[in-house]
Amino acid sequence: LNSPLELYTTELGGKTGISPYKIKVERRLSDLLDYFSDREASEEILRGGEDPIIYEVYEIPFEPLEGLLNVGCTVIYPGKVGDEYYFTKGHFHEKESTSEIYIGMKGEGIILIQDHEGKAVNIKIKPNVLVYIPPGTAHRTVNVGREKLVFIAIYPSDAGHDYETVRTKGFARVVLEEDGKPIIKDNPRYKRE
Ligand code: PAN
Ligand code: ZN
Repeated sequence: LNSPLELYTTELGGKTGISPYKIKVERRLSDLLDYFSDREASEEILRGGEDPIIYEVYEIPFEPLEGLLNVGCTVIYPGKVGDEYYFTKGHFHEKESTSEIYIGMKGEGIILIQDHEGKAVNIKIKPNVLVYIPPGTAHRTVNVGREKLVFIAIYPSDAGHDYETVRTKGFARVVLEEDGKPIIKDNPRYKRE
């Protein structure tokens, strides 16, 4: 990890969105089996001997400490499982008071944002758009384009990530391809609290 007392710079752009970075995380279809709506479609792809990369995250993280900011760059590949576009797992922050900034770099996507009651909004992300994600909300990013979706995230290093709530309850909305275009629908499988 970088020392929080030392200045750093990283260059924006290129395949990894930031360079240099410290950590690379790779998420494949097999990591996301509990997340995509069409489990049968997921298993079909895996049975075919493929386990495609869904997204990668390149990070410059600090230890969890109030006042420090982490930077991460997410690259979501273009693609679908059944009719559902590739997306990130999505999460609430464990520390409920923490917010986050996303900045679009390449490609186009939709961020699904919802609170614990399931009140949901969706917002476009694309190059030169900055999105503020308020505290207490789950956020998932969906790549609805034909190229990779690349965006930068800046968030408190002590935010913590709660994946379990989203894994077990799902998101209130899903983004599907219909007639070659993305449409946002209520998720029939969403388990409201
Ligand atoms: C982002 C996300 C990143 C990957 O940096 O962590 O896009 O998504 P998941 O964490 O849901 O797999 C962020 O929101 N950090 O807080
Ligand atoms: Zn987050």
